[in-house]
Amino acid sequence: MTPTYDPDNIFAKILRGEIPAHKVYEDAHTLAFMDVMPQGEGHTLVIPKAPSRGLLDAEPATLAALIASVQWVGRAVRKAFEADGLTVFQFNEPAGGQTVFHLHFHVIPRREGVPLKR
Ligand code: D5M
Repeated sequence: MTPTYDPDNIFAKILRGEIPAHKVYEDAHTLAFMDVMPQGEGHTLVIPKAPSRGLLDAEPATLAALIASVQWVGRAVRKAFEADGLTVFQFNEPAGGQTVFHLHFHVIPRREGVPLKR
């Protein structure tokens, strides 16, 4: 069984303004900020404001707003970093690679021939 949402996770604290983040985009339903452990230049995280632990417990309306913001941020970072492409990924639960338990998409602008770190 999937554990429930923990409101003390670090992204919830960013949403409440309790810890700082380098914010790059915000609207009524989503927030985007720079990843503190970037796997590439311009590595950005996009999160919903709704309290979703991962992809599987999120409401459809949350996902609709989130993927629209992922597209918006993807276009912006691709342009800002003069990238040739874009990598988007998302993890669920420890077995799936998730370490912060508030739904988020990784958005990384990519240059031809430049591998991701890690
Ligand atoms: O990875 C979670 C990602 O969140 C990982 O790339 C580091 C990043 N992270 C962790 N704490 C912060 C803060 N405070 N600001 C910005 N980025 C952060 P995942 O494996 O997808 O759960």
